[in-house]
Amino acid sequence: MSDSFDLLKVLKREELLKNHPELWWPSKNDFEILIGAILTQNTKWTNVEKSLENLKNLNLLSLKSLSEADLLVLTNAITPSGFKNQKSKRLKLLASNILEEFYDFDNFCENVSREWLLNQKGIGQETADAILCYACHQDMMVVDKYTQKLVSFAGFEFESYEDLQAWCEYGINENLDKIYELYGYEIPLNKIYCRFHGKIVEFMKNNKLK
Ligand code: 39A
Repeated sequence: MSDSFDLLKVLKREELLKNHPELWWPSKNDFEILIGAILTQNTKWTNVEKSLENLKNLNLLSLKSLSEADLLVLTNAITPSGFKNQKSKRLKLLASNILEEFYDFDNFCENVSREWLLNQKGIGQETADAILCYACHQDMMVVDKYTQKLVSFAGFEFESYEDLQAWCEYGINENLDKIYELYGYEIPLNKIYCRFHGKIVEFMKNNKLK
């Protein structure tokens, strides 16, 4: 294996996303993805789904309702995904900050920068990139502990999140024509990144690498 394109080819053969949405991240809409990206920190996805269902039942899945939510109600709703006190305060503050800076969610998705996200309480690089890639459909690849472990197993070591991300994106960008051939059409870069990261997560969930 010489680059991330080789890794993509190997994973693509496994048909790991057969039973998943086109862009891998399951959601009713992009706003849910923003909330899910915070809730999924340090917990299993199944716990996130329970919290999202609670938020939906309480009509708390909008910027306005979340920013105005009673903190105790919000905290109880997201209990299944852990760190409930911390995450509820951060979600409420994030919703207020988005409204103040961008006025609405569509404008946020179009104009938000990685730097703005990284300045928000509780948003690190992985969460920022998950929001940019899956909620805002920007050309940004998420790398996580699964990516690091798989790439390391393939013989590549990186000193930082950014170096690993650059390696993942470079191999894709350098081989776009071959990727179009593989998929049979000019697949958008955001979709390649969404699916590539999704394939890595699904592969790693089912394979314990030594
Ligand atoms: N850790 C995760 C996930 N595991 C996930 N899915 C499974 C579907 N998503 C969407 C985000 N983070």
